[in-house]
Amino acid sequence: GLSEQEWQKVVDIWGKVEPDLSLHGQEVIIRMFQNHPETQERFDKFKNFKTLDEMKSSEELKKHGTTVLSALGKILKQKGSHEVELAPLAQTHANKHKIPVKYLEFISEIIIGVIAEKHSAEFGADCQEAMRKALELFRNDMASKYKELGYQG
Ligand code: HNN
Repeated sequence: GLSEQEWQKVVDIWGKVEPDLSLHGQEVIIRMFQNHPETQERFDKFKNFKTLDEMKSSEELKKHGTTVLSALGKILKQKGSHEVELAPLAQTHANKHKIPVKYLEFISEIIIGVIAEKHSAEFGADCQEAMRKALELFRNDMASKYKELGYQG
């Protein structure tokens, strides 16, 4: 697990992300689609986007980015006691969307990259390490839930 100091770093940096959640979310989703095109295929509403311009000008994509980061923020703020927040997401992402743990890994790295770019001064090595651990914990707990639900992920 993470120490109290590590959780504090995670929660503090999230406080820098939140005022511009939709911008961060848009950037994360676009970068995920560009670096891992197979993830784009999972969305009926986005799979036909071909150009970066199309992605950037989509209000729907921006809205989805906000949805994803706001769900993640709620989880991070629980500092590991995220059972209540995680369970329904694991359920839909296993049974309905069928999102492999690999994709959760992709987005974790992208989130770290986007924060590093936008908040380099506040996101030093120790803070990055704390965020990486928090996202790992999130993924591990998603993976356990997936297994309970019979999805190998
Ligand atoms: O649970 C739900 O289905 C509610 C919508 C939702 C939420 C709150 C989704 C979601 C959808 C449904 C979109 C819709 O109905 O408009 C889909 C198709 N996700 C996906 C697909 C892939 C996906 Mn995710 N999500 N999500 C959330 C919330 C959080 C969330 N999702 C994630 C990844 C990496 C992928 C793979 C492309 C993802 C993450 C990491 C998070 C943060 C906890």
